[in-house]
Amino acid sequence: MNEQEKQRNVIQKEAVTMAQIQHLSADAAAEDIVTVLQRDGAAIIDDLISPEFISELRAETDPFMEATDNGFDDFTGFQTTRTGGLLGRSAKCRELIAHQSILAPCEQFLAPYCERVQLHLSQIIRIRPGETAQMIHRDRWAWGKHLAHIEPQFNTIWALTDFTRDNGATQVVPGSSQWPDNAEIGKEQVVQAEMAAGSVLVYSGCVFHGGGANRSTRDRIGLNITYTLGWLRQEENQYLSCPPEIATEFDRSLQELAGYAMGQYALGYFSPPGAPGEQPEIAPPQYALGHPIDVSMMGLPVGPDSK
Ligand SMILES: O=C(O)CCC(=O)C(=O)O
Ligand SMILES: [Fe+2]
Repeated sequence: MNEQEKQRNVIQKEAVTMAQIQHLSADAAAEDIVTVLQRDGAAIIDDLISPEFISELRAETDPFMEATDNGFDDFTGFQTTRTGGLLGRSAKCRELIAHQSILAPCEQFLAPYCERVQLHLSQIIRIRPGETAQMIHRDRWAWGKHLAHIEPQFNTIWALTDFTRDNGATQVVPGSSQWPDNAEIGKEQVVQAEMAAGSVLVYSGCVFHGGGANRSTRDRIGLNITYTLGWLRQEENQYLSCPPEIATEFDRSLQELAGYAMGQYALGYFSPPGAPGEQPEIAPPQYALGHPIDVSMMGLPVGPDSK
């Protein structure tokens, strides 16, 4: 084991003094990932997928990426393409969305705030040469400034190319999760998530971060897969990007992760269209994918004694 590998799995509870992102090995325990995320708001898990896996994923997704136009403002990036709907478009992306090394810490990290987690968005972010740095932000601002009191997200960016300082590796402000929304961030507080292709940056919805500037001559390609609380609105509308006729093909657990499940008791039921009496009056989303209704799908009522 070399020095770098020894460093990787040393988990300390206290914040590190110098701005840095802790690296963990691919077999890191979910609890250790959660501990680092709670402390720093970010961690890198090295070498979780192989070059072969990336080649297959890119064969499925490159045609969509190549057909995608650059962004339309400073946030989306005038030299950046963002390609979504990956749940429906790519079997390899589905494998990553349901990857146990990610889902296990995700569920632990968000457990204090929800009964179930769901997919929030899936997006290939290609930062092209000449792109400038994205503004530093919190992903939870997708819901405005309303969620300062909870942690609503568990996020990943899988490196599909190497992420380097020069090609736009994500900028991260370790330890910033509890800072006020208007915190002033100094350059020395920002580090870049440098990592080899196949590694994954894991970060919270509260940590300050942003895409990096690409001063190189090659694209930086990352796969952003994020998860949120089952009771919040998803950033990418999975029911429209991946409607029932597509979702019906997936494993039950992936369907439910996509959002085809009640977020809580009473959250997300529907009344199937049809003539009077022809359909059940109240159905959980699984029914739209052909699953018979079982009362356990409705979740448990929330009362004064619940957490
Ligand atoms: O592509 C990246 O490195 C980060 C992008 C990002 O943070 C965002 O678009 O919200
Ligand atoms: Fe972001």
